[in-house]
Amino acid sequence: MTHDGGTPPRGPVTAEWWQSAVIYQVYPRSFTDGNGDGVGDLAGLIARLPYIASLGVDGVWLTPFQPSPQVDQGYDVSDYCGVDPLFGTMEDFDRLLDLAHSLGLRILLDVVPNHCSSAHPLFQEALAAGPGSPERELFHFVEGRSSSPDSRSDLPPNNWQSVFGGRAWSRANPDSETDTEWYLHLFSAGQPDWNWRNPAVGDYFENVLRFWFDKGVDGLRIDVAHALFKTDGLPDAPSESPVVDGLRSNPLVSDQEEVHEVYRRWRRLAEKYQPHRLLVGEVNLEPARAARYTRRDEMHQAFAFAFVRLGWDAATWAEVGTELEAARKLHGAAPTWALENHDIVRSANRFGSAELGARRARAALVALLGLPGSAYIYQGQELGLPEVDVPVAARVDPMWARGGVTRDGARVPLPWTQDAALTHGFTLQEPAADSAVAPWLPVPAGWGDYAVDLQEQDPGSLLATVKDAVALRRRLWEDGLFTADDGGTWRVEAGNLLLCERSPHFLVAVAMGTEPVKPPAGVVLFSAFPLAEDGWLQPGNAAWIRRN
Ligand code: TEU
Repeated sequence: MTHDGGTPPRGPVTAEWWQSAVIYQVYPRSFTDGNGDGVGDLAGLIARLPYIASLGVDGVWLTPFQPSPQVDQGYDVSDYCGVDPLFGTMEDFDRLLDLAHSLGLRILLDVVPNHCSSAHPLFQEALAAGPGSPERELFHFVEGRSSSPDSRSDLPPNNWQSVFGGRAWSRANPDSETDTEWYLHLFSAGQPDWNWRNPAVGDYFENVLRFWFDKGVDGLRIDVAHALFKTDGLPDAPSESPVVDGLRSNPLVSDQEEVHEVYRRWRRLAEKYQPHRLLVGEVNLEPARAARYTRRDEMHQAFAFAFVRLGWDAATWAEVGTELEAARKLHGAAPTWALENHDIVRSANRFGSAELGARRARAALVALLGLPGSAYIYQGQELGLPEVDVPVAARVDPMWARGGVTRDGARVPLPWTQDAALTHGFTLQEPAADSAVAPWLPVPAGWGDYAVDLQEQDPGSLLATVKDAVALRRRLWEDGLFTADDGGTWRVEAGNLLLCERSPHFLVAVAMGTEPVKPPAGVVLFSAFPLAEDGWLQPGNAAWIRRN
C-alpha cells in the first residue's frame, strides 16, 4: 500500500543493475504446463513471461531444465548444455531468452557443479573404466574399509552422511569382487560428486559457462557453491551428521579455501562478456563465511541463508541482520535476500498458522523488498501460497525417500485461475490424448483462492501489494533515496517493533509483537497493510519510512 509522501531528490545512483535487482525464481516443472503432460515446461513459461514482467522484477532465475533422469527434479544433470525433452527443446529456450530480453527481463540459469547425474556419460565411462583409470579421477572413487579380516571393502571409506539421509557413499559395482571401490555423493546415489581437485573438472565447467554465456544468458545461480572441494584424504567426520548441510562451515567438506580460485576464474570469465554475466551462489554458510564468496573478484551475490529460513522472531531477525551487516562491511557485498525457495517450507507456514502466518508472510515480503541489497521472490510467494501437505503416496522428493523431510510442499503447481479447470490454469491445453493428465504433484482443495486471476482483480491483494512495492523500490533507487552504499542497522524497540535503518533517510519497520506499535518518526511511504487510524502499525504489519 503506497502512501503519499513523495521522496526528496538526491540525484541518480550508479548502482550495478544487480545491486538493486528483484529476481523471480521459477521452478519450471510447477510454473505452467504448455503441452498438457502435467509437468511445467518452457512453452508454458514463455506463455506466462508477460505475467512475470508485470511484477516489475528485473530477472528470472530458472531452476534446472537440462537433461536429467529427474532423480532430484533436475539437480542430477546428465547433459549440462541441453534441454530435457520434458521441458521442451533448445529452440524453446532460445525463444524464451529472446522474449525475456524483449520484456526487459534477464535470465539466470542454475549450474550444478558439485555433482552430476549417475547417467552423465563421464560417470558412466568412469564406472566402465574400473579402478585406477583416469576416468575415475573425475569423481571420488575410493576403496572401502573392511569390517573383518575375511571381508573386503564391505564398508564405505568414511562415515560421511548424505544431506538426504543415509550414507554419502555407494558401491561402484556392488556385485563385482574385483571392483570394490565406492563413490561419493553428498546427495542421492544418483548424484556422484565431481572431484574438483582434478583440473579437468574446472576446465569442463568453464566450457559449460561459456556455452550458456555465449547464448546470451545473463547469469548463473551456483548450486551448493561452497562444497566443491573436500578435504584431501576424505577423513572421517567428527559426527555422523550430514557433512554439507546447515550454516556451519564444515571444514571437512564445505568452505575449503581452494574453492575461491574457481570463483575468481569464473568472475574473470563472466567479465569477458558485455554486459558482464552475474554469478549468484547458493552458499549455505554463516554470514561471515558466506560473504567471503562475494569479494569483489569472486561472485556478485550469495544468498543470505542465515536469514532465509528464519521464523517470526524480532530478536533473531535483528541478530542475523547485524551479522549480515558486519559481513557486508568486511567484504563489501550487500546481502542477497530471500525468504523462500524450492527447498524450504513456505514462509506463511514458518511464521504461524493460517491467517496469522499469511499476514506475517506478507509483512515479511514487504520488509524484504525495502532492505538494502538484491531480493529474490520464489514463485507463488507473491500469491501468499502456503506449504501443502502433499499426500505421502504422491511425494517424489528423494530427500523424503531417504528418510529426510519432503520439500514437495513448496513445489506444488501454481494456481492461475480460480476456476479449477486444467488444474487452475496450470495446464494451458488438454494433452493430445483424450484424457487430461494429472499434475506431477496434486494441488489441494481451495487452491483457487490464491489464484492469479483473482488477485489481479483485487487492488488490496498480496499480488497487487508486491507489484506496488517493487515499483516504489525502483523509483526510490532512481530518485537516489536507495543507494548501493546503504547498510543495515538493526534493533528491536518496545513491543517487538523490529527496525532496520538502511540510511539516515530510510528505515524498514516490522510490527512483530502482539500489540499495535507506533512507528518511528517519519513519512510512511509504504506498508503491507493499511495503517490504523492513529497511524500505528497493527501486529503483523510492515512499513517503509522516509526521514528527511
Ligand atoms: O540445495 C542444497 C542444499 O543444501 C539443500 O539440499 C538443502 O540443504 C536441503 O534442500 C534441505 O533444505 C541444492 C538445491 O537447491 C536442491 O534443490 C538440491 O536438491 C541440492 O542442491 C542438490 O543439488
